[in-house]
Amino acid sequence: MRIIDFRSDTLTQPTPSMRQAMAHAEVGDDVFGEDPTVNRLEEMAAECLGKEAALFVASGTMANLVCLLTHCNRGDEMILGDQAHIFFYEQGGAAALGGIHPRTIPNQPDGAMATDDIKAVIRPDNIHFPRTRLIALENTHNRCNGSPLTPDYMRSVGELARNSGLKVHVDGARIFNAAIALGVEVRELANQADSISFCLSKGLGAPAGSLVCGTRNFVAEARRVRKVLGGGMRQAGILAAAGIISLTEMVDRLADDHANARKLAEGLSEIDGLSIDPECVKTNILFFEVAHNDLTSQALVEQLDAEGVRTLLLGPKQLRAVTHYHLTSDDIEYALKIFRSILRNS
Ligand code: TLP
Repeated sequence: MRIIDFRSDTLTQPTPSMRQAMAHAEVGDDVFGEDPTVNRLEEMAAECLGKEAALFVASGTMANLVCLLTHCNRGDEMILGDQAHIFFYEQGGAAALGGIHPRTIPNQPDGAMATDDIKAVIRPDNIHFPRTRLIALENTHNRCNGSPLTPDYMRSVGELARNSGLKVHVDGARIFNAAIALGVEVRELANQADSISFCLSKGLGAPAGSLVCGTRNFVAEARRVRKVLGGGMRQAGILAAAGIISLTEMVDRLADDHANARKLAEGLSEIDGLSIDPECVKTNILFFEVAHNDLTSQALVEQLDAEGVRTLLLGPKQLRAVTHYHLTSDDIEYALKIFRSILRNS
């Protein structure tokens, strides 16, 4: 059966050139700082994001946790959006392992937090209060339609943070999607961040791995935190080799994923019983609702699944679809046909 898998861009398989590079990677013990392929990837990542240094870690979750634990002490507070991946999908790891107190404020539909809202929750110096230490942003914002945050917005938050003595962390799991969607250099989206993480294993196609980028001092501390979390990966150059291909061969093609996501959204918006505003789709993630009295999202997911079209169930009416490099424009048309026939018969 033809399978069209929209569940996540994390499903992407390494490309043939990644497998080649992995097979031939020169490796060493990375805990000793002796893996030349990891070192090269870290240098490339730092250069690309305009930071002094970078650190290769196992996953996006580990990248965020390492950064939060490096910035904050126990009892410190971080300000983040109520839809943030860090808040929603990372087991509250910052609180569980670091004693970091999350202060959430609403994410706007475009993934931003209003700067006035941020300002309003920064704690004054008072013996009763935790100390506000950090503002965490997410770019693109997964649960907010994969929206990209603009350089202007990043600047306004950076300024507010500096004026208030706070640090800024950016969960940039899909920061390259943001840069491509906005037509800016990725470093323009990183320049306000004291730390920024990004993932190789989503739209960029590597089998595993994320990078943490920041100052040399920050990354040296982050390296200690990675070690205590069990993230010293030894001959990790096998993985880093694929990551180098991600950065050299897989960035520009993200524009195709965005075009496919838009095409899918436009097609879905024309189907009676489904609801989505294609204008909201700026990158490769789209959310849509079932607007049909006799159909739940669960039933729709199951019927799609039976036809080989896989989507992610998010709520009683909500589903998510993500485009990636295994999906072509033809796949989108094929999937739309299946959507149409299920909705017609419901
Ligand atoms: N997101 C995954 C799931 O966890 C929901 C997905 O399929 O989208 N930050 C952001 C913004 C993310 O979207 C993700 C993964 C992560 C961090 C965590 O990355 P991993 O899965 O590598 O730990």
